[in-house]
Amino acid sequence: MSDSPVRSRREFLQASAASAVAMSAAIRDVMAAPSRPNIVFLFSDDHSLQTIGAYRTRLQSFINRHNLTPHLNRLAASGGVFERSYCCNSLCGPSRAAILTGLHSHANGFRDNSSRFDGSQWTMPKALQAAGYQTSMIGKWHLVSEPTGFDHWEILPGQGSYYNPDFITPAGTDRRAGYVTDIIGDAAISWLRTRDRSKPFLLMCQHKAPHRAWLPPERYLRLLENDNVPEPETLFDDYAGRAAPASEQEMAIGRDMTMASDLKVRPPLVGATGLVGEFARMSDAQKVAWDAAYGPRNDAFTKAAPIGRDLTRWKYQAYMKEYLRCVKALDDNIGRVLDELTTQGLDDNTVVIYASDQGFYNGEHGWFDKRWMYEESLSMPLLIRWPGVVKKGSRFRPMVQNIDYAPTLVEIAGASAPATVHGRSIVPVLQGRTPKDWRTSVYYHYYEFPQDHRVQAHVGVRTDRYKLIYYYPINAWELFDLDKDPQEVASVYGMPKYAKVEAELKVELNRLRAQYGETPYPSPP
Ligand SMILES: [Ca+2]
Repeated sequence: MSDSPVRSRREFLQASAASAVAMSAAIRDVMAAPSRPNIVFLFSDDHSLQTIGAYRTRLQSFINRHNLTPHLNRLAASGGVFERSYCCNSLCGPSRAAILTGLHSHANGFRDNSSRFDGSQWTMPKALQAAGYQTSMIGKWHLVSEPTGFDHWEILPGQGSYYNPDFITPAGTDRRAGYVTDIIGDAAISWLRTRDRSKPFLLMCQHKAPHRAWLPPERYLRLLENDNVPEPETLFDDYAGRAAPASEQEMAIGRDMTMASDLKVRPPLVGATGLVGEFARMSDAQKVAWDAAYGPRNDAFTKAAPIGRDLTRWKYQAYMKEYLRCVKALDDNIGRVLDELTTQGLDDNTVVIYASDQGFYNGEHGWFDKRWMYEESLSMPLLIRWPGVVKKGSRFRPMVQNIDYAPTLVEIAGASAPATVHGRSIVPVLQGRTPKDWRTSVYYHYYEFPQDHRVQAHVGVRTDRYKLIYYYPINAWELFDLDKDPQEVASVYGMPKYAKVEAELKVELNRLRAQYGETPYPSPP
């Protein structure tokens, strides 16, 4: 075709005919291809399996009796629950980087929370955008650099705030009145209503809750006020039977949880001067609601003056109630987005995923926080609804990891991930035809030591039955037989009975390190 602005009538007719043929071919292709599903990725921060009613854990009956996660349960019932879903590095930023890139931390460059995400590398949202998806990121990002690969983004700065949070958008920073979980839900719904309806979409709706320091919304300040949350068997773990790091951490509820910030035992907020952080952001009405709820509780605490184990028990109850109040508000907003999809008639052609960046300790081993390769923090909740593909009520047992999310979503969108990606698409698992060569072990590497919480750096491998952990800076090992010791309180490392298992797992750990191109262990100090 001529570039000249002046074209002959013959050239014009030829060009018109050619483009008409091309257009009808394109229309035919679109009509023939199954329409590509939308993807709604609902995500949260530090949400444990134990506090989702769809998971069979020690708290399941408590969660469901108090109707704390009806919408997550609804999502699970309409699709599938992954029972063995793991992170590769149990920390906020590293898990997010692994999800976006499909790579372990050493390869995507985001090893700990002092890292800065390199947004120039290949990511799943970029691949979906290139495949014609409209992409949107709303909520907690936590990767320091600005999001790339999104047509629309509005994110919390860093950890963000629960009350009257600031948001960063390409246009600048603005402060929004209200409660962060509700505001993220509002923003997700607003985007769903104003998106370009000619394109399939990826919506990543990422909540801050239930991250420390667990500030519930005003409507739930008294939720569970008169109830007792069941204690875990290991609330008073003495860390015998483990390597030194378990007893050297700084995440014990009894010792390390702060009374003022974490548990809100503080003077009245109304009329107080010098308030900092979240409390300084509150409106007068919000402070009044807080004083009304916390005043009587704090008076009762002062009167009872618990000490020793009684104080740990009091702190556990106060912590769990705050955590669950945040979870309840999170669940409300999962439900609002699900309802919006139904209202827009999108249910049948939308894949809905719920996950959290890692698991969390709800008093197991006496702890809060995450980081360890032990089950509670290695595990990530993962619920997936995909009408026509995932059978309702499925329980998936194959081991999956957060590095699998990028290749999975890319395959759902009909695009492809580069061969360098470490993860593997779980689409065949979802279709009920798990490949025979599916992974039988997962690799783990946690780096951030000593801050925060003083959890020693470690690598490890988990198989169907066993878990080997290597604290490489101090050359210490643990081996758990998860069938016999699901709570991981008695390492069998070095026991003659397990010598063969131990040797096999060391080979497997090295095999995985080689497969993923891991960097060599640093020399001991
Ligand atoms: Ca987190």
